[in-house]
Amino acid sequence: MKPDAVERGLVGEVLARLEDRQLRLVAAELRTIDVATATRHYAEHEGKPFFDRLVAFITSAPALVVVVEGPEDTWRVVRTMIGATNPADAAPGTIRGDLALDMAANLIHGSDSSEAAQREIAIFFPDLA
Ligand code: FUP
Repeated sequence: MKPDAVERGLVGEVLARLEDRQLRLVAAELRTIDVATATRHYAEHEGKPFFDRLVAFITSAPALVVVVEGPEDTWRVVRTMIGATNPADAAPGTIRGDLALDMAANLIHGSDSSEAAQREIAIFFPDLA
């Protein structure tokens, strides 16, 4: 959950949605992400026009970094729950579609494949990987 989720006091609601869906919390830490970690995490976006703003935002204040576990394809379940990247396009009922309005401050990141999930868990919780 990105800094806007923490600042707006929405981590409880977002976590409740994930838990209500029967995803199990495996790890969680409130952490101010440093620039090197953010750059590694968002490596696929390096060089894009929004990259510097994205890193500045994600490192601006604490985020709640979370790993959840489910029976299979948990990354896909979570992505569906999150909704479209641009909250203006996110369907009602999704986290972004219900709670966000801004493209940068879109509340939450979710891994977009099982490989990405493995890579990202290794970045944030190396002991779990
Ligand atoms: P998502 O996987 O939905 O979080 O979206 P992406 O990985 O494509 O993008 C990561 C973040 O970069 C988004 F959450 C918001 C930001 N972004 C922009 O600010 N502008 C863009 O055009 C695309 C992404």
